[in-house]
Amino acid sequence: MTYAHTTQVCIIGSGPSGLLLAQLLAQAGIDTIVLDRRDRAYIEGRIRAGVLEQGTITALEEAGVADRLHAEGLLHDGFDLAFDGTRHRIDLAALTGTSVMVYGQTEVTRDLFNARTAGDQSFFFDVEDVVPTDLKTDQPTVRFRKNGEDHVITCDFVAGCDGFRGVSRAAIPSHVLRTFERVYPFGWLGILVEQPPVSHELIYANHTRGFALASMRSETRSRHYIQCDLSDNVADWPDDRFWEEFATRLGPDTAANLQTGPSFEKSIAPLRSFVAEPMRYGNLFLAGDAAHIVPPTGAKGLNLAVADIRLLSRALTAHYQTGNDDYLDSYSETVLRRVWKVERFSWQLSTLMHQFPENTPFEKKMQRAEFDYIASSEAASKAIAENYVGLPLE
Ligand code: FAS
Ligand code: PHB
Repeated sequence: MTYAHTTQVCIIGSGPSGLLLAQLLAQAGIDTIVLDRRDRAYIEGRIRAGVLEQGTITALEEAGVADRLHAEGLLHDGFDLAFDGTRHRIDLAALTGTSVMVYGQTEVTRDLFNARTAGDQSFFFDVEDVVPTDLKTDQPTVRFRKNGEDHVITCDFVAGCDGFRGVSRAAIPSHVLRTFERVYPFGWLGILVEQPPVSHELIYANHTRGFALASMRSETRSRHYIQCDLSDNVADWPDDRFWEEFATRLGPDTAANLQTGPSFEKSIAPLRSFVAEPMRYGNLFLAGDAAHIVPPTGAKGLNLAVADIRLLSRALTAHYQTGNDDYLDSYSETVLRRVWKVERFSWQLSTLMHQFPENTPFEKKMQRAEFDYIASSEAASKAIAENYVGLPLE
């Protein structure tokens, strides 16, 4: 037996992209079903992004899920770039008139889940064999299995919000899909620790031994990263080794404020730049990591996903409320213009702030010269700042 369901928009993926889209569409009176191959506890438990752009804050306010964010988030007016112990502060507030908010993706996801659950959202968790079909018709379908039973959803639109390893992007025929990728020759080893942050703002450091990032989740919980080899695994990095390396890369003056302690989360993430074009195929629309990946250096992954969703929810709402499909028809072209600009910034900052095994002494000099130029030029610092706080939506 196959269980049949109907909805207006079927959303594949219940991460930040899928949840925010469901929330914004619900506010417009648009019915959705959300599928995920995991369950809420697993999705909420993933430790990922930490910095929200103003555009993301605005989107969460519009979605009615920003109360805790404003109560618990940390507003940051700047951050530091450091090279071999020399620090330069990028004064976001002075250079752009705006700031960023430190508030973990875990918390954003929790706030969205709470809102959707309160809104009687139709969820299917722990699904398998999700297959979007009939995408070029007016009645796409999404087939899946749950608890050994077959289901089929008939809908008007499919939103592919299923991340980098989802199935939506693969539903676009290979002769249509174009992909672009840069895999970086290192990863990020990240830890969470119940210790106060090293500094009141983030510090991105390039040291001859590698990159380090001193971040935070609150005034008592820190999130720190160091660049590591792709061959490394977590077992290679006991806490003592991590703290020694982290302190070395921050430099003695900054490390003097470092409070160490036992980590309660430790993981390694690979770094890549990736874009898939187009982000629409028939009545399938891709958003978030399903369509693009950025290295976390620029704190853009979550924020770029939210920007996609703001444009996609605008397009779907216009379709249902006014019958106007201009935003749907221009979605892929519009969203990709901004995606590529954000990819550029994330690639630029990653190239500047990491030690690349293939870099020659000349290229290392170019890294230092770019840092010195940024530190000495308001125009160069402003360029970094306007990308970091978030480029405007079209
Ligand atoms: P997500 O990947 O978050 O969610 C996709 C969802 O789809 C998942 O819940 C998954 O279970 C589900 N799914 C997948 N395949 C499916 C299928 N076949 N059927 C049904 N459901 C399916 N960004 C930053 O800004 N800063 C960071 O520091 C940062 N660190 C990161 C560290 C790691 C290890 C990773 C992987 C990403 C990191 N990111 C970071 C980027 C991250 O925050 C993403 O940009 C963000 O999660 C994107 O959200 P979604 O597009 O919803 O994709
Ligand atoms: C984080 O706190 O997890 C974080 C902050 C800024 C980044 C990447 C990660 O650029």
